[in-house]
Amino acid sequence: LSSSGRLTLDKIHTYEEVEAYMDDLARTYPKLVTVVTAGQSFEKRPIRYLKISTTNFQDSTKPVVFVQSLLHAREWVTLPASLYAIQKLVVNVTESDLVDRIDWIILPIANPDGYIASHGEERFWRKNRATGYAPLDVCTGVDLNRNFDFMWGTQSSDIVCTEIFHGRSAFSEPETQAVKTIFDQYKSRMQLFIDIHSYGSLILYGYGTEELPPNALNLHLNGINMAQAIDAVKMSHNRDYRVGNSAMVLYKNSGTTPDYAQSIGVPLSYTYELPASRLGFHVLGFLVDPDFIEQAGYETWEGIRTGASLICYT
Ligand code: ING
Ligand code: ZN
Repeated sequence: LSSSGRLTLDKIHTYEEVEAYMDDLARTYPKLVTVVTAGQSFEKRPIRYLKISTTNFQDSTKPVVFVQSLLHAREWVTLPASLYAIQKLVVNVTESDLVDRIDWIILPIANPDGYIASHGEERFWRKNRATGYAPLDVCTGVDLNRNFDFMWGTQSSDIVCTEIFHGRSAFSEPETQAVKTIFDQYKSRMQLFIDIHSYGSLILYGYGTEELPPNALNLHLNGINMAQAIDAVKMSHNRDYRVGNSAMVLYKNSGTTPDYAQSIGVPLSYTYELPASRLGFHVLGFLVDPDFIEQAGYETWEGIRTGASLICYT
């Protein structure tokens, strides 16, 4: 399936395949790629990400761009978006200046337990797989995108059985703690954070409380630039991307990864909501059209590289 860093985006890869692929890349491109374990999931699986740098990542002063996907288990189409970005940064490089000038962090599977459950009996699982929250575990799982430490618990649910259950405290979950270690280590250099979700064809920024960050105008303009880059190559049946504050465009929220990133000083922090499947309503929107897998990677990369060039050249 993958050898010497090549991976065909003709299917949605499993957790095991992505793990093997990351190891393969690090072996094939030892100067450029490092695999790092950020932590462990509730069920003790490693949460691993790639560091991509043409110089020594640790000693570097280059800006960092951080891309995360699959924080929500059922949002499968976000995985090929991350994997395509990795390919364009390592294997099939066409924007070499972006590899030279930026240190990249790509976390393809932020919620491994949930992702594996979604390949089994629970195709539409969203949260992590934490137990011990409800009597007899009648309901399980914390919404990891409500468990980060910004306005935690204010625009989310304390009911375990909901899809937006925020957990017992900010960073109560091992998965969000793992992601926090990445921010702790690199926040001073991090210029752009993109959290890839589905679905809705949206580019969102904070805050989920409806309060705007001081650089909201910049967030909006750069968001529009990224959206236009995607729209220029999008599939004709998908709608144009819309850009805006997450609370205004969607609904109020708190404890999300991008709001946390914004609040600790990452200036450009976004959620991408990739397009729905053609069946696109209710949970059927999370299914993946085979002809959109590689395309999702391609068009999302157009957005990511546009965002990355904005921090490089302005
Ligand atoms: N949607 C995101 C969610 O966590 C989101 C949307 C992101 C809302 C960031 C607010 C802030 O609910 C999906 N599809 O997960
Ligand atoms: Zn999501």
